Order: sequence, then C-alpha cells, then structure tokens
Amino acid sequence: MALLKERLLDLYYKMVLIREFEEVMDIYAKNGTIPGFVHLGIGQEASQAGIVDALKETDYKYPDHRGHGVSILCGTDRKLVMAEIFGKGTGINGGRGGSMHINDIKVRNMGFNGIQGSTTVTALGTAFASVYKGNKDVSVIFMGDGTLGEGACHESINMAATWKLPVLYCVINNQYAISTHYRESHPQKQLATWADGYGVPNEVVDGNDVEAVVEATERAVERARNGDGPTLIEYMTYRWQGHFAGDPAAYRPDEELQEWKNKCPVKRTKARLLDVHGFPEKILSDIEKKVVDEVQSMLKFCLESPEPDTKEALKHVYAGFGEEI
Ligand SMILES: Cc1ncc(C[n+]2csc(CCOP(=O)(O)OP(=O)(O)O)c2C)c(N)n1
Ligand SMILES: [Mg+2]
Repeated sequence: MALLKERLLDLYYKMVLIREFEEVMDIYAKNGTIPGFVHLGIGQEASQAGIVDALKETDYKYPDHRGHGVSILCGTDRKLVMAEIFGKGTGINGGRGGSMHINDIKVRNMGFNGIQGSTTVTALGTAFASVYKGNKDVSVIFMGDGTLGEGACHESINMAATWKLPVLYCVINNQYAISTHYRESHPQKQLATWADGYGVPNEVVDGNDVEAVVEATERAVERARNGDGPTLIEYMTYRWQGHFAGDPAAYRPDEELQEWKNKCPVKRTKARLLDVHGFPEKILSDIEKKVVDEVQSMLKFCLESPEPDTKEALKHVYAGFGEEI
C-alpha cells in the first residue's frame, strides 16, 4: 500500500533536509571546525526519515553514532542539534556531547554513548517501563550491521523476546562496519534471520524505498503496541561516504558505490512524486531551496554561537534523583 502523497511529500522534505544537513556537516568536519569524529548518513536518508516517521513523539528513540538524521527529526529545535555537533555552548546538550552523544529526553531522543550494542540493553529498561506503566510506547533502537555481532545484542533480544517487550531492532545494513563487509563478519545471508533463533519476527526491507521503510516499521510498531513483543527489521542501504568524515573508503570498489548511488533514496522519492503523484517540479524545487535556506540559517547560528563556558564544566555531572523521562 502506497503512502498518501502529502505524507510522501513531507518525507521528501525530511530526506532532502538530512542530505543537505549532512553535506554541510561534512564540509565543517573536514575543515576542522567540528571537533571529534563525525559519521554521516548520506545515502541512508530513507531509512532514517522513514523509521522516525512511523513513530510517535513519546516512543523512545535510540539513535546510533550515525544519528544526525534521526536527531533532527525527533522534534528538537534543529539548530540546537547542529550547535551540539559543533560543540557550542548553545547545543542541545551544552556542547558536552558532540556528534555522537546528542540527546533530548523531552522528545525521547535517548542518545548514544559511543559503545556499539549498548543501547540494545539500555532500551530494555524503557521498554519494561512502558509495560510497567501500562502505556504503549515503543523503544526503537537504530543499529548497524556490524553492531549486530556484539554479545549485548544477543542478551537484549533474548530478554525482549522472553518478556515480550515493546522493542524494535532497526538494523540499518549499509553493507560495511568500518572497512568490513557484512558478508565477511556474519554467517547469515540476510541479517534479519539472526532473530529467528529467538523466535522474533523479522523482515528485510529495501532501506532506500522510504514507503517500504515506513510500512514495515509501522507494522512492527503496531505489534509492539499490541503487546506482541519485539521485531527486527533489516533495512538494506549504503553509506556513500567513508565510515567517518575524512575516511577515503579505499576498501570498497567504485562500481559498488556507483551502483548504490543509482538507487539514491532522495532521487527515487522525487521521481515518484513527479511521475506517479503528478506534483509539479516547482513544488519540489521550492522544497529544495527552503531546505538550503534552513540549513544555512542553522549554520549561521552555530558559527556565531559561543564556546561552552568553562565555569559550567561540572554542571550535569551527577543526574538528579527521581527525574521522570
Ligand atoms: C563495543 C564497540 N566496539 C567497537 C567500536 C568501534 N566502532 C565504532 S563504529 C564501528 C562500526 C559499526 O558498524 P555498523 O554497526 O555496521 O554501523 P555503521 O558504522 O556502518 O553505521 C566500530 C567497530 C565501538 N564504538 N564500540
Ligand atoms: Mg554498517
């Protein structure tokens, strides 16, 4: 079943936004303005935008190290997300976290901590809280193909399946974990079948087809909300850049990259909006222009923002007791 054309148009905006945001982050990471490692999601926009679109604001989102796209779509003021990546005092986390540790508990963006696989375990806590409190919020974990090899993932899925917790394991299979192709580090032909060992429903989805992403994710979310437990979805996609901004990615063939660029999720959605839904080109080019302006205005805010105040370095070192999330 296809999505309503207005929803697809909105998803187009979100995907173009991720692409533009990431391209600008690439420039400022490579020229040294952004401190620390930056992992870009260029090529993976359909998976990131489509999954978030299938969720409610109260669902617990666990982005991973490649999580800018998710973090700008969860409801946080986007310029504060960008400022966090720049390590500025105006960032959503006061510039303490940077690219890999963006979080905003108000919109239930639970953030990442740099340890692959760790969120598969911490997400069980929020999933259990949903059951305990009797609400229907789902805990959604974004993770890579390589991450699935972590022991923590086995412990997590074992417990989620046994307790029928409302968890969604979103395996974004972008083919590589740093320089290792997933076929060289996993015995399964498709990683989704990994969940079979735990009796957990799973499916493989074209991660560059935003409509397929939304539909599969909504099915899994529905199951979790109904008390039917976890699902694992493998979204097949590709990262166009190296593992981090600056990695030349010499380990993969040029033809392979080109083949995936031909399956560009943004261009595919655009073609559908033009050819199937009959939107005039002008509507789409206006969206593209609007996105450029939006990202430039965020960038201006970031570049003009102050560095964090060193006097505040010890603030937030200890969490408050009994704070609701
Ligand atoms: C426990 C742990 N081991 C190793 C690393 C180093 N590391 C960071 S990203 C990464 C590869 C992750 O690959 P994948 O899960 O496929 O995600 P992708 O980078 O492709 O999005 C590794 C090994 C880490 N951060 N944590
Ligand atoms: Mg990967």
